[in-house]
Amino acid sequence: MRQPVTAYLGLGANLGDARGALDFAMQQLGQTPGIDVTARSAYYRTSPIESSGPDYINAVAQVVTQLTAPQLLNCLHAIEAQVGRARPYRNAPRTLDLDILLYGEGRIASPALTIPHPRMGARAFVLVPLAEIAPQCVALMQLDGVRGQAIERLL
Ligand code: A4P
Ligand code: MG
Repeated sequence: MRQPVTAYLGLGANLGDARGALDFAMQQLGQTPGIDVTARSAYYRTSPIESSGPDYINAVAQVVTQLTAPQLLNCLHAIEAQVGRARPYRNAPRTLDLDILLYGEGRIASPALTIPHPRMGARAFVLVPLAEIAPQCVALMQLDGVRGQAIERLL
């Protein structure tokens, strides 16, 4: 059996029942063979960054997985499809977006899969929830750099 790897996933939605979509995704992740959800951040309301439409709900989950990174991405795409994710154009508003932020110490550089996620260091909607559950993964200088981006922790 493969050695388990700790990975961090970004969850986001801003169309329809965004909170419901994140609840569904957390539940589906937990039920997927080879994936254990070991920590999850609070939900955050965030203003769209390089995107449009209503505010987003964002969160980060820590998982321990025996899946390879491409297998994990396939599972994320399958969960997105179940809530009707459409891709009319880049950064379009979406019912659910699931990204792999970090996969152990892994580094992958291909268009289909880039790890660490190439834009995560510039986005409060990733860094703030990630810092909540994995402060060792986020540098203070990175948080300083996104201080101007609107983000509200939800209870
Ligand atoms: N892909 C490559 N690397 C990865 C990875 N590490 N994780 C590929 C997931 N997918 C990865 O993704 C486009 C392609 O990226 C896929 O074919 C996949 O194989 P997508 O989910 O179809 O489209 P996307 O989500 O629009 O693209 P991307 O690049 O993930 O967008 P971003 O940069 O994550 O931005 N504002 C707020 N407030 N909250 C948000 O959640 N999200 C975005 C999306 C923009 N603004 C936002 C938010
Ligand atoms: Mg995505």
